[in-house]
Amino acid sequence: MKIGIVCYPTYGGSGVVATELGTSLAKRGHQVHFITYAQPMRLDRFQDNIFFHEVEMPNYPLFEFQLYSLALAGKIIDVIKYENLDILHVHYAIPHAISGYLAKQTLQGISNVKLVTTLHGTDITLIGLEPSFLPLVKFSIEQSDAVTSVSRFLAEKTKTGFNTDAEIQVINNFIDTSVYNRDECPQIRRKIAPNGEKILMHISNFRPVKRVTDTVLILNEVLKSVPTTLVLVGDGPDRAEAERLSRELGIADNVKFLGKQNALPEILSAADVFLLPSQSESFGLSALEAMSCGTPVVATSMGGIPEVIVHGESGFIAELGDIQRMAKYTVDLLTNEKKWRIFSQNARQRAIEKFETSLIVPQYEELYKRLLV
Ligand code: GMT
Repeated sequence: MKIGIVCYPTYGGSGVVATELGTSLAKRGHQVHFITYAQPMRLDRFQDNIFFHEVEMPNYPLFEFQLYSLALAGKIIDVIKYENLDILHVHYAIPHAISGYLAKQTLQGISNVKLVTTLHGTDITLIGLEPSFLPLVKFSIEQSDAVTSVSRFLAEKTKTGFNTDAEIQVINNFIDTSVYNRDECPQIRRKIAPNGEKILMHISNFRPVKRVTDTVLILNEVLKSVPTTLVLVGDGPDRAEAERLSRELGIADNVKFLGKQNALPEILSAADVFLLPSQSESFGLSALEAMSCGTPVVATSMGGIPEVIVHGESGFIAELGDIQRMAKYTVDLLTNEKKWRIFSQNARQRAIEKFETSLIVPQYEELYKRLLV
């Protein structure tokens, strides 16, 4: 099949999922065309069957604001027409599903391309509900040839939030468990925690929904009984606030900000517990990455998180903002070696048995095939 993939290339989990999906489909013999405004982050070397089409933004003095949705639609039209796409798969509804619809309509009678929209998170739970976007998101969902969501929670939320009967297939996010594998490197551990401290970790884009400052508050509680270092990986608007809070609490020496990192499996393998105190999370890809590396997760019960982490088996789940409980669960794992080992094995096992790439990517392939008969 010839498949076009539209995604955000550099920011967030939806781009990671789209890139990994495209890479995997290419390895399975499909021709994959990425259509984005920049080279997708994880697409940094030559791979057979993969092509990249950059959306160019025309500048014109009359346009005070950039017309990205239209420029994207224009590029999609080109790629559908000249590469003869069978499937156009857009990730994150705004504006990708709308641009995809526009391109498809423009080519009516010329192309039979099928439009697949994958809903990822705030396109449904936050920004998509803005009055100026809601009717367009609803329309683009209803006009897609197929719609998928990354969790059951998100499928339900779409139906209620947008008052739609559109069929939504749940296809979970996935992980390459051979890449995300616990490979403890004593050097990394020594660098992060030179005095044998335990290691907590959080990885995100530090947006307010991630509640990064809660990880600092949890550390503050944990430090009352266990010498611990908190490693914060990523960057974003709430980094300064997390830095300020750790200084104010007098624990700045126990918090290491690594910034954006690519070597996630190595870094995750050094962690004892992964923290995900999010306020909203349709799936929680970073939790799955941690689990695949055998790192148990302490998280909130928001959104699709309970579909990923089994409370009391592969991690612990607490109410949003319940710092005391999250700290208690964390200390429990840090101080009970036997329990940690069981949770670590369960976490890895769950990633392999439920979310391994080879189980999930064929579900997308089947969906595409169904649309093309
Ligand atoms: O929806 C967002 O906030 C952005 C999106 C992204 O691009 O990172 O994140 C969502 O998609 C991820 C991949 O499917 C999920 O793992 C995240 O849980 C989800 N984020 C939220 O729901 C906040």
